[in-house]
Amino acid sequence: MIYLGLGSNLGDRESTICRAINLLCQHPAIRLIKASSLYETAPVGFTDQADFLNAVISIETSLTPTELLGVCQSVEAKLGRVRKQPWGPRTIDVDILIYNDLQCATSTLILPHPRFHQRRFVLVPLAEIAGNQPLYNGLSADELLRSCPPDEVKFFKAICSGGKND
Ligand code: GSY
Repeated sequence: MIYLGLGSNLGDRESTICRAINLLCQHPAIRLIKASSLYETAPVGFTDQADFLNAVISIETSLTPTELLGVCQSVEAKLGRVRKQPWGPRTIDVDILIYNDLQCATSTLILPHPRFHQRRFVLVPLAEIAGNQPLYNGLSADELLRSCPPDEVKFFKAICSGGKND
């Protein structure tokens, strides 16, 4: 299974994440399998910034990882991604977290995402949709959560409908 993480802490966060999911799913080679709820999460890294909304989706795709990365980046650009500093506020982030069992590291893409297993804002939504499937070193999202820093992650809202009108 392929998992993508989405996050936003600038502008209308909910609308932006829903639009990103809709745009991804309009791609002819991408099929949405599941979308998590939205979670309001305390910022990790640079902490002096607004809370994020985060979600995770699972998809099927015939795109290669590099092609999928290009689609994620074009969705970010279409939604007017603004990011003034590397760990700072952003309108939208779309990250490939896991691409089946693939492990790779190129100059543009590392899979699985190198920090996803240490981030509660990823693992909580991932646990909602991935169940107890092994995701990293044979561990499920629930198991990974047990050794994860206790950053605040609160349920915010069930996800938007995922329609095709965006
Ligand atoms: O890595 C994604 C951007 N990001 C986030 C995020 O999406 N959520 C939270 N809670 N903190 C974050 N710090 C960064 S950078």
